[in-house]
Amino acid sequence: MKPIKTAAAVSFALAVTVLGAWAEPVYTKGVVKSVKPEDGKVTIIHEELVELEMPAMTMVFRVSDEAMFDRLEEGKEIEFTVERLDGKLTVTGLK
Ligand SMILES: [Cu+2]
Repeated sequence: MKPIKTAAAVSFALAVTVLGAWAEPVYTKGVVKSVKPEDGKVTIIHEELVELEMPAMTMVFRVSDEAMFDRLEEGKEIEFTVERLDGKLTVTGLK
């Protein structure tokens, strides 16, 4: 590999690392109010969504992965990540 390519590879790797750190997901606490797997939707009583500057409220989210419905049930306390996908607020992570 030529030196210039190595340098490019190193800076690319660095950029990925830095962006990866920035993209560290922020988990928000919530309680599942209801689930509608047939619609791919879940209603969550969520605490403040700091990233989205949204106060605590109850609202409907889409779910990015159907498999999450295995872990979503009414009354369950969750921590989740939200992203705007196709303009719709979507649960993208659960723990
Ligand atoms: Cu909300």
